[in-house]
Amino acid sequence: MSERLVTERISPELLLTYYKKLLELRLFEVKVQELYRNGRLPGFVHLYVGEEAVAVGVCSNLETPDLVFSTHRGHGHALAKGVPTRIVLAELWGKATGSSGGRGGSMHMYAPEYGFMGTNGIVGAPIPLATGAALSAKLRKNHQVVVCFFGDGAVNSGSFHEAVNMGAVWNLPVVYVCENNLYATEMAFLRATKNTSVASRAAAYGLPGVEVDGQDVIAVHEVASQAIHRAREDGGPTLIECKTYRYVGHHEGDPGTDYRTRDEVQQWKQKDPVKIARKLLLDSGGSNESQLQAADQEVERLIDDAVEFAEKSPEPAADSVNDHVF
Ligand SMILES: Cc1ncc(C[n+]2csc(CCOP(=O)(O)OP(=O)(O)O)c2C)c(N)n1
Ligand SMILES: [Mg+2]
Repeated sequence: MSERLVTERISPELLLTYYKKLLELRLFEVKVQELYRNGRLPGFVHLYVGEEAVAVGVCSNLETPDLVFSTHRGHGHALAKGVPTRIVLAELWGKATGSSGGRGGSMHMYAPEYGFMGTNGIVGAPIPLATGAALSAKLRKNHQVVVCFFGDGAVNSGSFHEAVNMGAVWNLPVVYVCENNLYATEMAFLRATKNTSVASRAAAYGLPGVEVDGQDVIAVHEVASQAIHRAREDGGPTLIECKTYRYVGHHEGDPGTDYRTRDEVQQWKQKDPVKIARKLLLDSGGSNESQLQAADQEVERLIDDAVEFAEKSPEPAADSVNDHVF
């Protein structure tokens, strides 16, 4: 957290908005975990618990026409980009009202009308896709900015190096956001590379690289704000490395305990982005306890409403089974 006072950096109203969004992402995933464990949700899910400040800090700078390309851990990216909670949950539930008509599920979830260009089950694949979309935006001169999220597991893939180089040399309006949560499945990043600074890799391709505390929503917002502004003004791409951590296993079913110590998990839980934002609001006098309780209840209702909506929604019609098949 910077030395400057919270109130100098952000208004209490805006911080409260971020807090509610962080909590929405958190409670959404906790609900998905519960539904999944009870056998209610089909498919396979990777939860975003612990990493919420990255999506919220970045996407709070974006307009609806701006584009986000996401990963296998993408529910939080969709929600932060403004895809309604109801249709994200309905999609996970395989319902016709889901953002992709229930066809996509967790890892093929699209909502282009909200600028959400898909979660993606292939590690590294969103990076060239986002770069291509940024080339399109540049050629059309429509002032769209493209954000690409990816994990530390993607940065040793060829697609990262090829696409970031191309984004830089063509000066494209794209922001590359690495969510460095220190592990790719059970592989520690420090065992996968000799250079554990992702931000430093930007120098190899001649674009700015910035490292930021990914648990601090204000810090992420500030860094992303500069990068997105530069991209929109034709100043080219930026690589942002957000240092973050997942509090849950890699996917639902992985206890997440075999390859990292309890101490490490506990240390990162001291930096819980939702709790940090709540404490900042209280300490700065931006909100009092009763205002925050009202905010908590508002978000809880949003999640309850999404569950009711998704549960009651119909399955895709049987005679539509061949739709969207090429
Ligand atoms: C090209 C490819 N290789 C391997 C996998 C299997 N896989 C799924 S997630 C994952 C780890 C990804 O780690 P990271 O990019 O750090 O994202 P995180 O899960 O930590 O958010 C792997 C290896 C895959 N989906 N795609
Ligand atoms: Mg990772």
